[in-house]
Amino acid sequence: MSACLQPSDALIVVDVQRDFLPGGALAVSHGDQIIPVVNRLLTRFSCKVFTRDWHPADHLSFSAQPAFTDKSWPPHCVQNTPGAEFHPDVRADLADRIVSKGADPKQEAYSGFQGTDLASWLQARMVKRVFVAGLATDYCVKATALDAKAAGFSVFVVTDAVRGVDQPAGSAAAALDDLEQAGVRLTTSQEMLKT
Ligand code: VGL
Ligand code: ZN
Repeated sequence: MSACLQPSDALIVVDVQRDFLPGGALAVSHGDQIIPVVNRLLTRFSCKVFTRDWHPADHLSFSAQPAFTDKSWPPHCVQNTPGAEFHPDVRADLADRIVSKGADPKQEAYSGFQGTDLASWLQARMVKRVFVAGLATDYCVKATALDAKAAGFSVFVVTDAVRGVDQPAGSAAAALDDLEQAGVRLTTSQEMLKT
């Protein structure tokens, strides 16, 4: 339950980049299904933030035999390569702020708040509630939502606007459970956009 959207609400769109979408290096299955939902949400927020995974070519999380878990990913979202670009169908041109993360070759950084000024940037704009959408539910969406909560925001994850890596199967649903345990609320675009 999110009630009506308010001017002090922000939308954070996490990592809707070519490499996380079908055909990309670290494709999240059905990740493309969120794009029209994200685009609809973008029309309703005055404060819109996009995060992007922005790795150097020698990032420690890259593996030649990736296990698709922490620190064992195929090379992805390398700075200034096509895979790091926002997907052409998502309205990233509407972003008020783009936050790059994961640029330190020696650190895994899933959250848009980790090592960035995002919390103070939102606070300076009097944001109270943040709504999180994007990829992937079980990694960057989860970490970003938890950090938003820890920074004092009221946090919602828009469940039809996220998809997970989900390896092993069930991890994405488990991530949503963990988020609820931490006091993050779940909502849907339908719930948010009605009336
Ligand atoms: C992500 C794995 C590695 C994400 C980023 O955006 O969720 N997942 N890097
Ligand atoms: Zn990454």
